[in-house]
Amino acid sequence: MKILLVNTPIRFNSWQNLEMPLGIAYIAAELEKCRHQVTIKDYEVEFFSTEQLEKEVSDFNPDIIGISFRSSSYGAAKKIAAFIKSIKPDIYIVLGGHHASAFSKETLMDIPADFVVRGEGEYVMRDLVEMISKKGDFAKIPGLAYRFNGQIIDNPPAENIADLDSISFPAWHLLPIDKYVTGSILTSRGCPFDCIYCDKGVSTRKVRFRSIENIYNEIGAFEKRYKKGRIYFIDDYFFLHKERLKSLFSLILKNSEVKIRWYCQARVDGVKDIELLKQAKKCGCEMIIYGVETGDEEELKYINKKSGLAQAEEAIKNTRKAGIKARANFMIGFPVSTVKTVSNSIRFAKKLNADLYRFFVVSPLPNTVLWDRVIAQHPEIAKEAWDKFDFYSASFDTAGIRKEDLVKYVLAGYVYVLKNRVLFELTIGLIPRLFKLLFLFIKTRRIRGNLSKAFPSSVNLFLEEWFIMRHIPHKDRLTYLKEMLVIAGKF
Ligand code: B12
Repeated sequence: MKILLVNTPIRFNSWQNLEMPLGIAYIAAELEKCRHQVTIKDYEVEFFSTEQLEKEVSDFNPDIIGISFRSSSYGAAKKIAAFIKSIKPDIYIVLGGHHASAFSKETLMDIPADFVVRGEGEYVMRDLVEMISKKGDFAKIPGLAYRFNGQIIDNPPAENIADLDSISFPAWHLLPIDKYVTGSILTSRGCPFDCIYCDKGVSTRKVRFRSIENIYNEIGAFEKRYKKGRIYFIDDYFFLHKERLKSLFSLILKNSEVKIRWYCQARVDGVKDIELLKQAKKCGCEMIIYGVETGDEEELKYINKKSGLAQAEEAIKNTRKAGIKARANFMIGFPVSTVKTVSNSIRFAKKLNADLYRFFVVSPLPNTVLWDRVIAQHPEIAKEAWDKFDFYSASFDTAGIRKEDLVKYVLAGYVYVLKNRVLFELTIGLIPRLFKLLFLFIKTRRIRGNLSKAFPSSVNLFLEEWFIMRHIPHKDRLTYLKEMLVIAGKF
């Protein structure tokens, strides 16, 4: 059969995320293994228009279109499904991803699609395609939701894939590889922790690891073919299993033909071992992204993070000591947040002295404890446009801050944390940094990619402020900037 798989953005043609959609790439690989003909459109990085889509569909003439989306890209998925059904009602539409997995019935009631695949899609989609081609009985496919006699049937859940080595590497050849800044590799699925804001409906708390050889082969195959030189290990918790990492690092170091630079996410309590960090550095690690989330003890307890502020300080210190960049991610605006807790967070962020920062606005994702708590207090949120769940827009008033003001706290956070460093980079540090930029330019012939190496804090501040400002109506921007500066002055 012919299958078109589509990845959806929060906003079309906004080029917000330039990373590989591994979910549909894994599914595509399994479908190809069964000799189906598959193509992929990744609208996070490719131009979208209904005319273009209509042309793609009439050229390729798929039997089935699979659409991948998260809560924030719900609107994009709905638009595509409705458009396809308006031009080619006979094409089967299958929806998948975290949001559809959490809300299969509601999604099928609202979006004109035929099926929802809940949870991991590699095998369920393979079985569904087979069943469609045989015109068989959909009740036999665990993990599937579908329409039947005017009703929506939700089959029992499917088992997650037990042996991750048994599935094929993602179908990179179907992706617009040049558009991605890095390669993405997933070495494990799942995370054993229970942070209240994280949706684990697909990957779950039970962690499954790939074998070291399997991961190493994937890195080698990817690098040999695409020579990106840079990999993002997108595991929920890459540093979870230390012995496994040590073996992977030794394997990479032993074999000189695989040379990569990479970055990953980690918990602050997971990197006490500075020797492991040094080995990671030797093995190409450029940056570790830490989910610090908050600098307020009460908020840390509220989100059930199970790590402490001292551990965050130690992790960032050790990471930098090992020569690796540390990025600290924070979340602003939990239901319990007040001006005091947010100020604690921002002040702690500055104290951490990380290389880079991200301050996200809390989005209560479906299928999380946070969602249940927020919905109990603000039931109207369930009717909000889902694109608000993008970590940049506020959707509810917290205990002490109005939702209209939360974004100003985020903007102010960057200014407070980075002000002195930016001043330094643009005054006393200017000349050596200009030389560094010149040197990097001579080496690579690129200015844009090197600006953040020569002026990391300024670029961090500028990009984040600019990105958030893009979400604010033009007429309000000046007011936001003024109020943000007042807030930053008070931290
Ligand atoms: C890497 C990552 C990103 C990357 C890349 C995303 C991409 N291009 O795919 C970046 C940084 C860009 C990103 C952005 C965002 N992300 Co993100 N991201 C992840 C992460 C860590 C891994 C995703 C991944 O590739 N997993 C591996 C693959 C194999 O799994 P998968 O994508 O879930 O796909 C499987 C199934 O879902 C299903 N499936 C998926 N699509 C389809 C389609 C069909 C047709 C079928 C049948 C099945 C199917 O089958 C796949 C194979 O098993 C997850 C956490 C996690 N554990 O999944 C969060 C996660 C997906 N992100 C999340 C969020 C909230 C966001 C952002 C809103 C905010 C942000 N700033 O991070 C944006 C939203 C972007 C958008 N377009 O809407 C949430 C989504 C929750 C929700 N209900 O929406 C997650 C789950 C984090 C969490 N635990 O809460 N993200």
